[in-house]
Amino acid sequence: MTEKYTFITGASSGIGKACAYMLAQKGHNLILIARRIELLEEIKSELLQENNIKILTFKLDVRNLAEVNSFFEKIQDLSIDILINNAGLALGKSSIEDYDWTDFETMIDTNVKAFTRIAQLTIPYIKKTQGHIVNISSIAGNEAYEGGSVYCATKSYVKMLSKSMRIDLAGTGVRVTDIAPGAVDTEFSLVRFKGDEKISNSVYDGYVPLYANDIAEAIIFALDRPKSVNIEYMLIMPTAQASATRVARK
Ligand code: NDP
Ligand code: 8X3
Repeated sequence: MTEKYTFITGASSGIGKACAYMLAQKGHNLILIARRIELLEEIKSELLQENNIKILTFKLDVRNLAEVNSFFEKIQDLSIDILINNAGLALGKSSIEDYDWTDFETMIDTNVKAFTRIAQLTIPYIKKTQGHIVNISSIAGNEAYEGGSVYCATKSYVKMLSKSMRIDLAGTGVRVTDIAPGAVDTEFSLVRFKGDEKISNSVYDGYVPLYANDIAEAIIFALDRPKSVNIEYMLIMPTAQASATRVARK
């Protein structure tokens, strides 16, 4: 029987990395992509010490759609039954008129264009295996907040595209799940605030945030339901966070 792979975008850190660890323990073969190939190689060698699985790693900047196309040529003979469409980012947090245009472009290129192209190119594999697509949106896709503008809009896009994929793929046996986390303590804020540790740490001060494993567990719950059950949407928040902006801090 052909070996099946779980394909995780943005596996070098945070939620994608946590998914790689948990799914490796469950025996999934993995295709891992990110820009920081050295981190993917570390993850690969650690996982191969403990798990009898196959792992393929690729250095890929998903914003480069020509590179994305040639990546799919390289993997054309593989069988993929799960996509975790996770690579994404926020850059900056300021009023729309003051925003750096290149930050807007990077978010749109990553969270919207690359997200869409990767989903589109993976669907034929997932249809063949009657597999599962997991898209990572956000509480920011439900609620706009000050300084969130384009990031919130991109995550609202992910939410709507997930729903559209679900409709287009109904009857194919493919499942589509949209996972929408609140605040998860990953590299997300460090990236958003461009390496400023003081500001990024302050995002998670005074309450218990979510951790990447909390989201990976929820994803595994959705994957492990019977094939006839589609978990369509999960909003997962820290207990202390009641909305995008209402966080009860001590
Ligand atoms: P991290 O910054 O820890 O991880 C982001 C991952 O995306 C990294 O592996 C990064 O890899 C990858 N990535 C970013 N840009 C690119 C690119 N151009 N090409 C390839 N890979 C890329 O953050 P999270 O784990 O928190 O974020 C994962 C997803 O979860 C994102 O879509 C984010 O919007 C979403 N999310 C996060 C929340 C949070 O509070 N943390 C809440 C709600 C949603 P590399 O840098 O090596 O390329
Ligand atoms: C990340 C969560 O609230 O910082 O998507 O936008 S938030």
